[in-house]
Amino acid sequence: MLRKLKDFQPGTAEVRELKILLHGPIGAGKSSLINSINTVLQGHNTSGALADSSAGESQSFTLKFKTHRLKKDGPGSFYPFVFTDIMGLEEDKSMGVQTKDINKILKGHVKDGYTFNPVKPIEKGKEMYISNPSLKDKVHCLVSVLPGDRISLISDDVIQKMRAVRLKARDLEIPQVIIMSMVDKACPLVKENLRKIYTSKKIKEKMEECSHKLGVPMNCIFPVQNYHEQVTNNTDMDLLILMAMTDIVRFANDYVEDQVYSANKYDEDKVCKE
Ligand SMILES: Nc1nc2c(ncn2[C@@H]2O[C@H](COP(=O)(O)OP(=O)(O)OP(=O)(O)O)[C@@H](O)[C@H]2O)c(=O)[nH]1
Ligand SMILES: [Mg+2]
Repeated sequence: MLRKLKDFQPGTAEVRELKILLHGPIGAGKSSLINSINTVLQGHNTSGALADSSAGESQSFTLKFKTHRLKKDGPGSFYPFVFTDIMGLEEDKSMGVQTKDINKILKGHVKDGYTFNPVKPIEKGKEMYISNPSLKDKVHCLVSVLPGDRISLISDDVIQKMRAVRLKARDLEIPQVIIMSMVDKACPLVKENLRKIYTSKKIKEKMEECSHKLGVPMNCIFPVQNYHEQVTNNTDMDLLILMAMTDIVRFANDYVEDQVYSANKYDEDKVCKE
């Protein structure tokens, strides 16, 4: 699986990098997930996306719409998939990223580096607004991150916001995946031995809760334990992260290929009619 990811190239020349958008409640483990994927790919501890050790309580730590590139072996060489990590979704309307902003991100209207204004969504005509986004600017896979230990505690407001984003992504035919983080905190047996994840009733229950709350089928939910205090790679943690990542990249790649195929087909049909 690792080799497959290391050798991966997008199936179309139109998109050099697959764009994966992470969203979810504050402190769900979005930034840690990017760090963890980096750790798995590099084979050692990394801290590129900056997880916050006090996150989860107050305001979101991530304020900018920032693209994270993952370094490959050689200098200046990066993987052909990137992550955008956005501010956590907040219950309070005056805090956290707005659903309207996420919808614009999905469609590719928001430039990298945009700083969210929690009380005002980005407007057309502004410097950071892309008026005519092409396929490369759009999001190619939406990843919802939910904390396995706190799913029941997430407010209805935040769940409703997440469902709204999901529906928008569905309308745009963008593939979607749920990452259920914090499995070590959700089940003591799993904390002791990560391999118990496949038989843990507690984890299954939590996954069912994710599925029910967001309306996503069970086969699109990936439980993971992020690297947060471990300094050396752990094969069991790596495997779960790799399983999720392989599917995310495959879904994103299928999406861009389908979009290019549909666009070409449309052009051909138009020429035939003319
Ligand atoms: N035990 C455990 N802790 C985790 C896991 N994933 C993340 N954490 C910790 O949870 C806290 C929040 O993680 P972040 O990655 O900063 O969360 P975030 O979703 O990026 O938060 P915002 O950017 O503020 O919205 C950090 O202290 C992480 O170290 C996990 O799988 N298990
Ligand atoms: Mg973050």
